[in-house]
Amino acid sequence: MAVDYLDHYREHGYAVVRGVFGPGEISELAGAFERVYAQGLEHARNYRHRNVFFRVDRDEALGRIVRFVQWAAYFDPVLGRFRTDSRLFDIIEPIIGVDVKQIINQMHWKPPGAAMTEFAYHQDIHFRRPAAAYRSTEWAYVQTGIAVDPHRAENGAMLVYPGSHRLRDVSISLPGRVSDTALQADDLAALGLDPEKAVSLELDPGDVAFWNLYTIHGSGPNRASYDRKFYINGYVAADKCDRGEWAFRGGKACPLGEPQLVHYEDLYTRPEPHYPDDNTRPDEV
Ligand SMILES: O=C(O)CCC(=O)C(=O)O
Repeated sequence: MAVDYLDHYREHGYAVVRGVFGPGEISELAGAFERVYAQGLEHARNYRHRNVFFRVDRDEALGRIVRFVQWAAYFDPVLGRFRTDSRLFDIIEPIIGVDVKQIINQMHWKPPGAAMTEFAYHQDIHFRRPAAAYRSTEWAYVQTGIAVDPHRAENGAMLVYPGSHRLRDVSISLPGRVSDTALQADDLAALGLDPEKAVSLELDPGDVAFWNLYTIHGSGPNRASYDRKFYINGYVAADKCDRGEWAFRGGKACPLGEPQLVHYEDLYTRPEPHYPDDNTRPDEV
């Protein structure tokens, strides 16, 4: 297998593997996105049931939209199958080994015409809380994203800043949550980085991008007439993290069972379905 993407990842903090999933598989995945989106629209606002979280917004242009859904893999078998697909394992295993937990399972949409579907520049390390539960953060975590739609600059592709993983922890000061804040070149300039050097990930459906916990990234608006669906799964070397769901043990896929503590702190005290207060909703990916 060609593994030059691993060199690219180590050098630049991100990489892309082309054509990991075929068209039939991606249309099955798109079907899962359609089902989960329809479920999300049944809620007038953010909704949680244990680790499953629907982020539902009232968009200025479109009205009710679903921005993202966390951990739909608990209830949708197609999403469950993709999270432990052996081809994702083959990508992450050289980096984090054969015993792997999962800390992110997230579906993103950018419905065409929506007023706000951006993610400000950020590093995922800032969402890994409590910090003490996450160790060896410089190498032990890999975030992956499967393109479901053509993923282009015009529909709000993810942008990454090559080499930014080497900067380690930087402070990007934002007026609000990452998903409530527009992508701003100035946020890079304020760090002394050249916004022109940010790379827009151009992906075809079935391509997989992956990046480091410290890689600076974000994404802008969808100005195209088609959606930008992206299936994100984040993994960690199991012994480096106290949180998460098992994904692979000794390289063997582990299906989801009873929810484990990941990032919903009230999992055991408030497991019932509810509409959380907006200011207690989690941030983010
Ligand atoms: O979907 C996007 O563009 C943002 C993804 C992201 O920021 C993340 O997964 O950390």
